[in-house]
Formats: sequence, C-alpha cells, structure tokens
Amino acid sequence: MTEKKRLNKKALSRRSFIKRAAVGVAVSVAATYGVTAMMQKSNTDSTNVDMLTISDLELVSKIELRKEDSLIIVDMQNDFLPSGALPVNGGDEIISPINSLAEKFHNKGNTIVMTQDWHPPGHHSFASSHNKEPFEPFESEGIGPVLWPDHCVQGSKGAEFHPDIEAKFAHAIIRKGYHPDVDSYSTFIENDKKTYTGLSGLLNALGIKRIFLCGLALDYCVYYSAIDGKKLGFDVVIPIDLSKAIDSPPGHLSNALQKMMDEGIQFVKSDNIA
Ligand code: VGL
Ligand code: ZN
Repeated sequence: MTEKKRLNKKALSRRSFIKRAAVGVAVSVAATYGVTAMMQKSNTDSTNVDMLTISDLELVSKIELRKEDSLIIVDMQNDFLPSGALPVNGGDEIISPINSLAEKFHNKGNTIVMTQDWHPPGHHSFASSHNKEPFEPFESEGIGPVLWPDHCVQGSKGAEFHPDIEAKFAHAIIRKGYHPDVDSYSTFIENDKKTYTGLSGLLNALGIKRIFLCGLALDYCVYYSAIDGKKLGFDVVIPIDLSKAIDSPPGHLSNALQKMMDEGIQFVKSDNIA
C-alpha cells in the first residue's frame, strides 16, 4: 500500500468513526426534540469537515465510452422534483445535463435504461400507512431507515417522468417498489435482498459490462443500485454532477459516499465522459 493510500485509509476510518458518533447524537437529538430538530442538525452536520462530502471524492479525469456501456437514469419523476411530494434539493438542476449525457449515449448507439419508483397506494414505506410523520426513523424488513411522504403512486402524475427529462432514447423502463410490503431502493434487487427487478438479466443479455448511474436520489436509489450493480459484476461509474441526495437521516449521504468509495465505484464529472 502506498503512503498516500495508507493516510487516506486512516483519514477515512476516522471519518466513519466521527460520522457514526454524529449520527448517534442526531438520533438522540431527534428522539428528544422530534424530526424538525433532526433535520436542522442535518444542516449543521453537512458543514462538518470530518463528514465525507462530494468534494472529498477522487474523480476519474476522463472516460471514453465503449459499446458495452449503459446509462441508467434513476427516478427522474415529478414527485422527486420541486413541487413534488418528496422533492430532492437541486433535482431540477440535473435535468438538462442528464439529457445531454443521454444524447451522447444515444449518438454512440449505447443502451439507455430509465427507472421509475412505482408504489401501490398505502405502500408500507409511506409514513401515512403507519400514522407517522414523513422522515420519522423506522426500521422493519424491507422498509427504512426512515418513512417517506406518499410518493410515486402507480399511475399518478407524481409518478410520471418530469416533462423535461428526455425519455425517448430509453430502450427500457424498469419499475420498482410495486410490492406493498417491500421497498426497492436498488433498481436491481428489492430491499428484501432477494427479489430481482430483471435489470441485471436485461443488461447481461445485451452484453453490458459497465453502467453509468445518474438521477435521484444519490444516497438512496442511485447508491443502492451502485452497490448491487457492483456485486452483480458490473463496473459502476457515477457522473457525480448528475445526482442529488436526500440525506435523511443525517449522515446518510456521507455513509453512502464512504461505502461507494470502499467498493471501488468510480466518480467522474459528466463533461469528462466522451
Ligand atoms: C427513493 C426514497 C423513497 C429514490 C425512492 O428514488 O431514491 N428514495 N423512494
Ligand atoms: Zn419510493
């Protein structure tokens, strides 16, 4: 191991220790003061220099597209965008640059897949199904670590792709989260860790070796898809300027970035994909 890597590793394990401590504090703060206090703590946490942030990531300087590359555009639906039921901060800023990248893939004849969060009414991930408030911590098999506002209900306006996201280049649309009791953050395998969505079969049948994941949300569906994609044998790249995070509970994004780094997932600026 090089000296630089060793130092890096040391710094990272220190980060995850501090991060765990910070999350512990946040959770007890939340227990005492409720979710609003927890959300405010989240804002102060993101300025903590010891939490891993997007600017700490090492970026690949340039990536040339190969024919075995596929672009996966995750959950660019009305409900995750401003004025939606579960808006992700800055989600609207990534619409146009995702369209540009999709055009690049399309022009080179590369496969593009879009995903859609697709819940039945009364889904178990909804706070309303438990008489609780959105973003309250909640853990049960296939659900959590927090509960969500009702979102992306099958056939609703909120579940439709945002009108400005270019969907015409998509070879396939993968829907997920349609089982009432199980959520699916990953677009490969549901949160029960055994039910496949079919995406890996599709990609394998098409000879895809490397996936580029963009869209919403960086610390949920993009993150879990990246981890599963890697486990399933794909190389995984995240054009980091084309994804935005929810970061609830506090520290969730930092934790996700850490794990993706540890798993060898690559990060690149979308301008540097050619
Ligand atoms: C997502 C929370 C709940 C996502 C979906 O697409 O990241 N996050 N459902
Ligand atoms: Zn959902």
